[in-house]
Amino acid sequence: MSIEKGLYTRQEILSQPEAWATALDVLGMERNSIQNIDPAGHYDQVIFTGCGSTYYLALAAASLAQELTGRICRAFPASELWLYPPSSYVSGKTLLVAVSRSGETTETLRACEAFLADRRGDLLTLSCYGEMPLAKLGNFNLIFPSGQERSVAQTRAFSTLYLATTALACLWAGRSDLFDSLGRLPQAGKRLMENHTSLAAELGRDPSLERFYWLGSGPRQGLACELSLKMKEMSLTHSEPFHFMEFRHGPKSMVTPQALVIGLRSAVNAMTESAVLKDMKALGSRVLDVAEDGFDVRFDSGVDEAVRNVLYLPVGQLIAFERSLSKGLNPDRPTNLDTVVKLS
Ligand code: F1P
Repeated sequence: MSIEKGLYTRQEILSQPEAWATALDVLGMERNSIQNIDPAGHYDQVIFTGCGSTYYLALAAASLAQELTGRICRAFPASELWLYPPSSYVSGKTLLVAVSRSGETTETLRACEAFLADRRGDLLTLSCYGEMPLAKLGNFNLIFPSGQERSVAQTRAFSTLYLATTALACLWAGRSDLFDSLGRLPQAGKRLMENHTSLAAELGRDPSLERFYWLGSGPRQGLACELSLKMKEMSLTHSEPFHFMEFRHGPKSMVTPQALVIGLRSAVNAMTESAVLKDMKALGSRVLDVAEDGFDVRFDSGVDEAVRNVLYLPVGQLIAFERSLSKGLNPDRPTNLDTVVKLS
């Protein structure tokens, strides 16, 4: 009996609010041990790492952690840490935060093993499968089973692990107010998907759209990269991410009436970022304004800007999902992709 195309991906996208709530319970129980890691007091820098989706997660996590803690926080693909340590690490004691859905990705394991062998500092791992190698490798290991998935392209795993890194940044910055406010995100996420599922289907299934550009700056740049990857992985569609202001410096030459420019717009730079969308609309592009007070996709979460970024993910995931189905593809089984990249 053949399984309905996209059955798992649909379930995994729509069940994210519950997965977030369960992950926040885990983080609540680990609160003290997370606080005691105290990067400000013990490390010269924090490096986040992963591969593919989890590398883009690391980009977003490092940006927010630096914003909230004021410490040097950087992100690298695990392969760069493994194969080019001199151009990745500087002297001093490092906290390495390795993120992986599977806990089995060879590049991430090799990067962590080399980091420990070279005594560069301490290792914190975040993953979804406690029985896998990565979950046993770190000085500290956090496991989020609610992020486990059956489909290949990450959705629930990504958002759950990303939310966990948001919690780390709150606690390391001594912002228990922000940490406590994370508890409001599951309900906001649920409402967000209920309010925008039909818009996501309309845009995803629109055959007149041929190319998708995802704009995100600051802590949202990594999320723009991830949503662009979702569009590629699930629907094999031309899709690219850019920082908002960078889009005018050349990439806008690709704008046509068949383009959709999706703005992961902030509140802090609403004027400048909205102006980019306005300029692209003037060039004939379709635009989508996604924000707390978004014109097209609106969160209305009431949660502080610093910690509500996970809400930028669900509607973008749904657009990619719907486009995949509209092209007769199976979003659960993207072309050429394996769930885990294992190297011999
Ligand atoms: C990372 C990853 C996924 C990608 C594919 C292959 O896996 O690159 O992002 O979608 O499934 O693996 P992980 O280390 O986060 O398990």
